[in-house]
Amino acid sequence: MGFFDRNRAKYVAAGVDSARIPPGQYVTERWPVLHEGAVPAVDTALWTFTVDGLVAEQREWGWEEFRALDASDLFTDIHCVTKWTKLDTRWQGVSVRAVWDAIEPDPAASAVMVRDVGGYTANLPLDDFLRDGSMFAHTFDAKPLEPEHGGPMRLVVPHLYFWKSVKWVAGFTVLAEDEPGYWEQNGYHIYGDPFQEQRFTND
Ligand SMILES: Nc1nc2c(c(=O)[nH]1)N[C@H]1C(S)=C(S)[C@@H](COP(=O)(O)O)O[C@H]1N2
Ligand SMILES: [Mo]
Repeated sequence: MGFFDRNRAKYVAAGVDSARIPPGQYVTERWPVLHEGAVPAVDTALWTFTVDGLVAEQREWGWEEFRALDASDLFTDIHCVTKWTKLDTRWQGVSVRAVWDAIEPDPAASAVMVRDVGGYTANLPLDDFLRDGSMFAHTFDAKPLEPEHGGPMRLVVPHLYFWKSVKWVAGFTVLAEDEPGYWEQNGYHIYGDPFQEQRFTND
């Protein structure tokens, strides 16, 4: 048995349903830190969240206002394209749906481009962005989200590879059509379903 099979067997023996671990993934109890560039210093006193693109009016929130939108809890597994899976992560934040309900999107909207404070972007079809589990998270394991993991606020879209979950999130643009973000332009799959192993463009 190779490393991946041994790792899976260990968690299955401990009672984890094998179906929770996507193909080609191993479970880690650590939490790797992965991103391009340096961790930005994000001051919540200056932070804004902006929605633009196909909306009746551009919308902007400050930190307190944004946090006051409908709260959401999430208990989920996360899957990184570099092959680690972390089970049973616990998040709190603002549900994406609550933000969506606070704007006036054009009926032609079908996708979004989510961005961070520095220029990283990730695209999502609207149906995926608005799934029940999707949230803008500010709390992990009942503590403020660490800057290295995207604090003070990051997107979490648990059903897709974790590169879609933009750290240090600053807003999103509403689009008529899905278009590739940062990694999607650099060889990663446009959609990124871990259970279909959609890692690279042609997977
Ligand atoms: N702003 C920003 N968000 C990002 C990234 C990044 O480079 N910049 N990397 C993505 C990738 S590739 C992964 S795997 C996850 C890693 O999140 P973590 O460091 O909390 O494990 O963040 C995603 N979100
Ligand atoms: Mo990643």
